[in-house]
Amino acid sequence: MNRTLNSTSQWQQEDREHHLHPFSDIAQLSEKGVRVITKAQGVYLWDSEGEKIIDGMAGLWCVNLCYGRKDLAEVAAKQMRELAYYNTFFQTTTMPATALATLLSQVTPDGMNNVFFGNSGSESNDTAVRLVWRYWQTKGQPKKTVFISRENAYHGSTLAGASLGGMSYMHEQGPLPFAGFEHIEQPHWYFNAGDLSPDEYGLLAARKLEDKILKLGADSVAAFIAEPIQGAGGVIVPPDSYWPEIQRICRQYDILLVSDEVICGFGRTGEWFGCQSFGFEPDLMTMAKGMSSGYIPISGVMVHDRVVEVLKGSGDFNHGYTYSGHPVSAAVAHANIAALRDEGIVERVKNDIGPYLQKRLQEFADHPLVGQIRGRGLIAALELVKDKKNHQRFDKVGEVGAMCRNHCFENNIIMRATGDAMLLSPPLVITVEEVDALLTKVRTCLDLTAKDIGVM
Ligand code: PXG
Repeated sequence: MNRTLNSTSQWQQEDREHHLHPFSDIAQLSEKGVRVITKAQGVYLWDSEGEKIIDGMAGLWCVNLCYGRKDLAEVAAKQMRELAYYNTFFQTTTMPATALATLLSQVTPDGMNNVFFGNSGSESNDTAVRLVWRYWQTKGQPKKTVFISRENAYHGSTLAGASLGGMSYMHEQGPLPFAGFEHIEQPHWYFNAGDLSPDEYGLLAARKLEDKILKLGADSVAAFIAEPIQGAGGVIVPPDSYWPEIQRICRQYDILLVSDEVICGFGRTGEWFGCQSFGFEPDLMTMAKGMSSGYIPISGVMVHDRVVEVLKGSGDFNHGYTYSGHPVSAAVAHANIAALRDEGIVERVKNDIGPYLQKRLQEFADHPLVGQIRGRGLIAALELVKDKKNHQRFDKVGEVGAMCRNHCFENNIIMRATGDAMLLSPPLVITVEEVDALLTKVRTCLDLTAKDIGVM
């Protein structure tokens, strides 16, 4: 690709004429013009104007390792030369697909020894739905079909992903969610708990699941799915009491527990998987993003032995994707996961750089806009509020977050805004100096936002 051929405005014009973007307003984007990213290294991106941007979001929560690893590029090139494609249908495999399955069984929690491959987080969640349905059919309980998930959850953009998800602004754009997809409250202590302590509220929020199961009848409920920490929904870190109670309820009512590890997986929270940070043992885990650090599309559903044992009696499972276990994607994911393991990157998130980021974020506690600071490992949120004392949101939710995000854009830092929460999820190799640089820019953007609305 000859990047110098066109000027930024020419790229923007071509893009305007031919490219429809995800989650974007076509007219608005067309008027503004897209930003053209041209290269990346470590935790930094560069755009077509030569601006250097610090990426506080690891792409879309996915570049766990970091940008610019030549060894991953070489693995891809070598695999493409040797065997660019073959499938895993019809009693066939390729060496990279099987090697990756084996490696995944080693880095995932005990009892998780089998994977079903896909190409995106959305596909992995669709696969999880179909696996769970097949599980209950095989067990002779075909009426157990309902999935329960949470408000504001993001589980993808396919029809099942969007139905599992709890984003009302997605549901509104079609007849969604499909029947059989139910939602309960997200465990957002800061706004929802009133006078309850975090642990009291965690139990209360978990028992919303029990209420829902009792309302629907346990004999119709197949599974509960949730992210250990809800990512796109605003980095909602549940109280410690939440997950053990969720697990108790799932076991008591014979409901499968699916952990969506698409964001939390592969070291983000300081353990290999988010469920390990919160002390629960899912029956299935869906994974994508950090599985290849975004270098190439790949995803998977990890299935616990107790589920696999049942599925062994189910005959053909009529599901799969042309690129399930694609050899190039599998080879790159293998190299990425081996690097996360061999370079001690997950341990560093747990013991060193994660605690450093979380500690330094506490310095924002006295900022006039910041109501709550939450996070774990290298995922975090600063909740911007109108009234810190009374945990009160701004009148028009999302407006101040958008202002702050615009300042981030102007100041060459990438943060994501969900409502008025400003989110961070940087690459896992970020250094102390880079965290410092990141937070200096965060402060600049918060201060500019505070000045805009006259509280500073
Ligand atoms: N589950 C979770 C928890 C996710 O965060 C998906 C599933 C779907 O993955 P794919 O690969 O199909 O996109 C995701 C994706 C955002 C944003 O704005 C978040 C995601 C995707 C796009 C935007 O925060 N998460």
